[in-house]
Amino acid sequence: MANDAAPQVIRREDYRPPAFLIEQVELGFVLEPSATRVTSRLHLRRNPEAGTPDAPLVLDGQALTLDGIALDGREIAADAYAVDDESLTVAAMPDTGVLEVRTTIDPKANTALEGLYLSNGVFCTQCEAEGFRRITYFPDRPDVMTRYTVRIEADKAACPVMLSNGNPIDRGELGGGRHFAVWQDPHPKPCYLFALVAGDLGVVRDGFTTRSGRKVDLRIYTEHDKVDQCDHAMVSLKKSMKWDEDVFGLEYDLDIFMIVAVSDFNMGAMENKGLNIFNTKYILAKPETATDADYQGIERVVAHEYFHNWTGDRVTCRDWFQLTLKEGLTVFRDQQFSGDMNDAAVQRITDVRRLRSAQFPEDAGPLAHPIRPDSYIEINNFYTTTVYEKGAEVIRMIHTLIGPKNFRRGMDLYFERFDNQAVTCEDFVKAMEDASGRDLGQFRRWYAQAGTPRIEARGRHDETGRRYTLTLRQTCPPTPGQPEKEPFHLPVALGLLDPAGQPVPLRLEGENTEGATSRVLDLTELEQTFVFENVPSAPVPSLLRGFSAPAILDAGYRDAELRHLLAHDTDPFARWEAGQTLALHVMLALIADAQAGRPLALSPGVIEAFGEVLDDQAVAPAFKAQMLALPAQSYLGEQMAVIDPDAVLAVHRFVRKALADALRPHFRTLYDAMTGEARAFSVDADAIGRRSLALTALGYLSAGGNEDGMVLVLDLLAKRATMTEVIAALAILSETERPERTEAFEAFHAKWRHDALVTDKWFGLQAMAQVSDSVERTEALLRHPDYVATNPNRVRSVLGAFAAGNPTGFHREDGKGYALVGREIRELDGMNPQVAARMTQSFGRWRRYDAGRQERMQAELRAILAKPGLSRDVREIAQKSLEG
Ligand code: B3K
Ligand code: ZN
Repeated sequence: MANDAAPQVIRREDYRPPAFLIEQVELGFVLEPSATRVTSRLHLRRNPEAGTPDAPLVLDGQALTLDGIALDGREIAADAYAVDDESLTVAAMPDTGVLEVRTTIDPKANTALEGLYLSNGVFCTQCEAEGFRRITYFPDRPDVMTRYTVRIEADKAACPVMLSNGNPIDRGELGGGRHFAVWQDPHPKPCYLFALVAGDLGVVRDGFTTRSGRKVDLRIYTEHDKVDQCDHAMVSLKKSMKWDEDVFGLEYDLDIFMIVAVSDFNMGAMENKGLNIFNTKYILAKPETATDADYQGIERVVAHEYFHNWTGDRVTCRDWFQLTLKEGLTVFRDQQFSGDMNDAAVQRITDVRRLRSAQFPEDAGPLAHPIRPDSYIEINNFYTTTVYEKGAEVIRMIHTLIGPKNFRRGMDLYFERFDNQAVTCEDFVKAMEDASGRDLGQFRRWYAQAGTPRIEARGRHDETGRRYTLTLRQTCPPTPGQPEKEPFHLPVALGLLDPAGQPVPLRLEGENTEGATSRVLDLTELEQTFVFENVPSAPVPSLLRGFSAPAILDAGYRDAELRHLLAHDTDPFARWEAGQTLALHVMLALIADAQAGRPLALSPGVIEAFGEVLDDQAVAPAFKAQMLALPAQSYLGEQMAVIDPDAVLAVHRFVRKALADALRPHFRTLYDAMTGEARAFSVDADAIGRRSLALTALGYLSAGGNEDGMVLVLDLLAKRATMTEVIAALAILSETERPERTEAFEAFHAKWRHDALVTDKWFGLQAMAQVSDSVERTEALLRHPDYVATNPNRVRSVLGAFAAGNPTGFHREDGKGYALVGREIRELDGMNPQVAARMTQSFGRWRRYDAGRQERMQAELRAILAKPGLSRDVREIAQKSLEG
């Protein structure tokens, strides 16, 4: 992986079909921590469609020791094949033949956590995207699909459990304290979906009967002392299985579905066929240790991986440029599922917040790329928020444009056409087009063009003609390699509110339809005008309802119009958005005041608007909590010409305190109402909503260290509060200088130090605390005996939390925050390039800061690039960040 020479760029246009196909494969594993022997028997057949009758057989392979090769049972001579760091080539390969390749690998030394590795003594695998080549020589590309039979042999005491994909077909004893198991997967799959797990694991079992009557054995494996924490994951799995049947008619297709939770994992989870492997973070939960966000995260990720069984496993990607085909679609599916299981409006708001705080910045920076990229150096760097979350928005727009019924038809057609195949984004869009009869020609630009479009909307009311004219204009800024953009096809959902706040029936000029008060406009040109008839008085337009397109809306609203929408909009997303925009206006003006050294003051109008939301009895707690939340610091910063993290923080704190001072009794009433009655612990949407609203109120009540508020905070810590409440209380305390702060953190650590996931939270809270010495405090965390640099969750909880969640610390004027993160990245690169590359992204947005910070961030990027033997992963990010 380390390579100082110019790295090879892989291009989408260079795709060629594979020269050889594999009819079936038999894999044998003799598991030993430092020397695992792998035998692979590939039943090869030349691919007639490749048009390469004389091509040699080239198999991918990395970090493998080759022990021998045989063709059709005969060892082949050393001069009949060639091996280098990346591949094995057999020059004179016949058109068909069984190639046996024997290799040895070292799972124990594998700190990159790709291929076969050990996590707390458990053998496990991660093959997506290109990890299988670290297990054996193989055509490691998703369009080579085959059937697997896997025989695992291991020490009985160390590995009583031995799992792979598909069904168990044999097992037995061997001499010398060893045993074996054989698994067979009837479904053809690409090697990135291969999985193997072996270790001493406990299991929780349950069952699900599919609607056609198949009885599925459900199992979740984890370390023995954690089996009591798998219930929520199991419930989430069953809900997902049911939902996919109800909404998409998709049933599970094997007799057994297994999940294994491991502590060391580079990302959230992996959808290997029939054997999902998860980061413990997205499986384990019990009331004492998990927050509401943890519970919701588990429900979402379990669903996401389960949904991949159809969108990813049964129909997979032809090549890695098509990644969004499975990821964007599966994120869309998990978002819809979460919306159905919880509060749909709150779900949409949460998803949009995530998009705006992570994807919009990516799309506006040096690493911007279309959801279907044209080239990459390291594919692991393209598991981005653009491919995932913007990819999901693109699917959502298709859903909006053609409607849910046609979308379902399109899905059915997609599976009918492409089951058991490796296909492209184009194949998906075509299925949607054919099923709906809708032309998605221009819409396809969403796959090709990067950047967040901006929609400018201006309206004019003609009193005498009783007409309202809305002009929409779209632009999209240049992104790396794409200076000019063609117009997008943007679905703009809208409604009009009359001066009394009532919805106006919509009648577009030239159309006979009337009655609907919400509809979707197709914005396809650079500028388009829509005339609404029979509009007696000047309305306020409610635009981009439900966030119908991933765009930045400039509607030129005056504050009075925003307040009108805030009070009356029937679309919950647009209503929330009106409040956010209002807050944004106010806060950006205050930031300018702060920068100019003017005194800060909050206008009575804003306080009044906020007070109305606070006292509104008609909205559910979860939604109200969203309404009361101020725009995130990162989102505020993004709106500035030059991001000033200190001014943003100062204004954030000022506004919070000013609102609290003005409305304290209201916040207190709300807090008491939400915490009043004692209830049994539950994670249903209602209970979560109440906690979320209570803690939002508490954030205001304790703003600026207000004594009464702090009493409530300390009270939460003293009583047996839920983990959600404790974490919120600690977060508040972490930014104060109170003596209780040290005590509370020490007590928490003493209580939870043996629980890795809770300890991660402890580290994260401290790394994110925006205090003047946060760099020094984060340094100390890195030297803490419980800091484990080889565990990705721990690295993310300190380094990731500091770089992404502590803007004033990371961007501290003296550059020490940058230096800390840069040094750790260089250290981490030798161990785990994938995680190191993620951390490197924090430096990508240097252009958005002042000259001094720009200089220091670039210097750090250069220092990273200067490291000898730097991984391809980190090199790609650092290089593009400097150039883009
Ligand atoms: N498909 C995996 C991600 C694999 C990441 C490889 N670097 C998880 C998911 O999206 O469901
Ligand atoms: Zn996924």
